[in-house]
Amino acid sequence: MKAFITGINGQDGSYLAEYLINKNYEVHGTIRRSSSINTEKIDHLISEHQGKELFLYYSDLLDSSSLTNLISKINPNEVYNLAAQSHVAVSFQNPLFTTETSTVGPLSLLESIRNVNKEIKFYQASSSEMYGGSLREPLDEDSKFEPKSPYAAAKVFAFDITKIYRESYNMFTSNGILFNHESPRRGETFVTRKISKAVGRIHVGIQEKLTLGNLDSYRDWGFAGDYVKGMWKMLQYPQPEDWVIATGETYSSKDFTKEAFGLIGLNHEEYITSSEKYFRPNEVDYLLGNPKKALDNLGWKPETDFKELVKMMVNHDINEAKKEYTLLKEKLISPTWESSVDPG
Ligand code: NAP
Ligand code: G4F
Repeated sequence: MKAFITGINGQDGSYLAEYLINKNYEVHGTIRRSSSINTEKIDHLISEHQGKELFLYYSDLLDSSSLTNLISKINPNEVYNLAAQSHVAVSFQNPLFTTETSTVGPLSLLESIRNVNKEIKFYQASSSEMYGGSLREPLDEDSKFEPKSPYAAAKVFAFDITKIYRESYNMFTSNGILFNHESPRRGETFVTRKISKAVGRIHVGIQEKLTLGNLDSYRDWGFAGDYVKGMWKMLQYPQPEDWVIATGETYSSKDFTKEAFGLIGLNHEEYITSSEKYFRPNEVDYLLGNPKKALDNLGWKPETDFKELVKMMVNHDINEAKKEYTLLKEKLISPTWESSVDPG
């Protein structure tokens, strides 16, 4: 079996590639060219599998010709479209880039599949952000979308076009509506990783405080390694459908902070400040998913609970902070307390 993954060097791309290689897939993945090499999340796979089970290509979702060329050349069985500008706050700063990537990108992939080989199955990385967060109830596949950011509006288009190609051309195109999922490989400017990283650095004495934005929003947080299994299961189901993947529990950013600082025996309230600079123009207040359809029909279930997730991230970041501490002591790097390019 051959899989094609866009955004293979992102959080989910790295876990999915690992999962599929373990299932004996031949995995082909795209990376967006940047001035510095950006493959740290898949370096362990590259060293072991590149040129055998793993093949990497430079491609941007905005370059439809590169996508068509790759799909024709590889002729994969499954395409997983994971690439996106995935930071909600950044989508307010870069609305056109965010929108083009998440709309033209999936549409170009769908057109390529339609023209090259309609048997190729397609997974679209849809998001719980599409719901908008005003309803304080568990959200499922029938709940209404009310996007609150350029990111979420673009994801609604991608969701719709994925469904439209399914219905119009009889193609196997599925949407995974994934609620927030985190890991030690989470980007450092998402709230959970920002917290776990700060906890690690405070623990070893190279950071003093942590500035966050709105601490009162709730998210249904799961582990990315569990969620990529759901993606694969969706494409093995007899027919293409839309699926919610979530834990069914929700916690606030404040809860996450309390749990993370608690693991190193500190009271979060003494280390956290909340600054307007990290507030968004429009906030998604509350997200709680109802994954019943996936539990009943896909045989998928979340295997990592909230406390285990926080612990996994904090333990990882304590180790990272220890390495950073050593480099600082040897004056190989200079101290940065908090990143000046953190979008919040
Ligand atoms: P991520 O870590 O930010 O990875 C996104 C990937 O997309 C990165 O490899 C990124 O490359 C690439 N990318 C960005 N713009 C691109 C472009 N124009 N062309 C080609 N590649 C591009 O995100 P993630 O957490 O793995 O999420 C994977 C997907 O699931 C995303 O579509 C996200 O919107 C969606 N999603 C995520 C969650 C979540 O909680 N994690 C929940 C629901 C849906 P660079 O590294 O070069 O930027
Ligand atoms: O970690 P976040 O940036 O994730 P957000 O906005 O929920 O989006 C993530 O999950 C979506 C699924 O629902 C994905 F589609 C999307 O790609 C991404 O992976 O923020 C979580 C919450 C927000 O309410 C935010 O306002 O945390 C709040 N927050 C408070 N202080 C902060 C901060 N968020 C960030 N990033 N940085 C802060 O300092």
